[in-house]
Amino acid sequence: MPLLEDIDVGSAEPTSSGVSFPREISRIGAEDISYDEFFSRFMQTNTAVIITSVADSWECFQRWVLRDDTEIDKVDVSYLKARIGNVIVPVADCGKQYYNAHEKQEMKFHDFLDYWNTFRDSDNSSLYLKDWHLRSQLPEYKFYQTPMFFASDWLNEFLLDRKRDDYMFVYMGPKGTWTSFHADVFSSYSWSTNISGEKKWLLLPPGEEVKLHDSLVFQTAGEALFVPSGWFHQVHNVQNSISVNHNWFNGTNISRIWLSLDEALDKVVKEIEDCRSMENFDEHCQLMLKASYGMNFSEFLEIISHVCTKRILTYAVQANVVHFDRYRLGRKHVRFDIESIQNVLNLMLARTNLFDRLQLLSKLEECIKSINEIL
Ligand SMILES: O=C(O)CCC(=O)C(=O)O
Ligand SMILES: [Fe+2]
Repeated sequence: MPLLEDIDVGSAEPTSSGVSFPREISRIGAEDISYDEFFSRFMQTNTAVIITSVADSWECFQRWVLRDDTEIDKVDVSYLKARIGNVIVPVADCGKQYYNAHEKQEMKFHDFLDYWNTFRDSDNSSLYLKDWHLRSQLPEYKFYQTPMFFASDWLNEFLLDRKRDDYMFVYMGPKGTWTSFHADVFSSYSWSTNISGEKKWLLLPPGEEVKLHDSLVFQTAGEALFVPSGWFHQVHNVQNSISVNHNWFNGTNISRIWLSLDEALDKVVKEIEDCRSMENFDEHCQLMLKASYGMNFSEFLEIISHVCTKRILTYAVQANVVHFDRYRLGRKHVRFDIESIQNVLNLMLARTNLFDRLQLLSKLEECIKSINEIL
């Protein structure tokens, strides 16, 4: 295991200190901002930012790309073929629409690389390798390291602990491929680090859709973009581009995650309002919520309760929580996490009757009780 790096917060408290919508997205060097400053200035205010020079030491940054004096980098296709087997990868076709996304297919990785080679100097490519779980496909291959700023990640912490599908991806898009307008799954944050090429992002804070208060930003190799919760975005690969992306949430946006889930349930209920008198109506809505939204109340509570139990144990016996094999949470951070869980649990109590009908109330109350005992 590498040397542990301690990450902690300063005087941060789990209340949203407002949201700012600067037109210009700032660029800050990874060396010029601390974990604590990123936490309070960007995550707690849900503000987008680009952090530069985050990938210099990554294997993928050093080996996947041939950098010379020309402006355009070339992907080292033979290295990639030798290092990564001919695994199956998900590929979207940007020329074909499927609902509000692009049609998806599966391909062999080496076939995609041949396609990349053929089309790399053309403007007509439409195949986009995206949402590729390379990290979980090849767990021994440490081709990148999650930047410290994004280390507090309850979503992937829970999924990795449970050995379930995670939200950690690689994207590989020839020039001209793109991702259509969307906000991310569960209203989560996302970070995207560009390894090669250039991406053009159009970003829109939530609620600003009507005012069209958008920001345009170009992201080049080595830069990580922090996309806040609920921000709509559209992304164009203006050069052949490769990126590593995570979706995640933590104590700074957990209340937003809950409120979005609660809103998604309201939509489901409205859709099948006329069946309200049927038996198991609530359970049926939860099934539909899981199918359409990807998460339901019981799963949300499971994540919260998992993180709650781990943090309380850490706090009580002064043990370690280590994220991504490297980052150790400081004591104030652990306390911040527990307090933010307490806040979201209190919000969830507005649905006490529903939690009761779904037989989830005792689990919720257990969490509250265990927090009250320790704080
Ligand atoms: O790079 C892309 O094409 C899409 C990335 C994205 O939507 C994200 O990181 O949230
Ligand atoms: Fe996204």
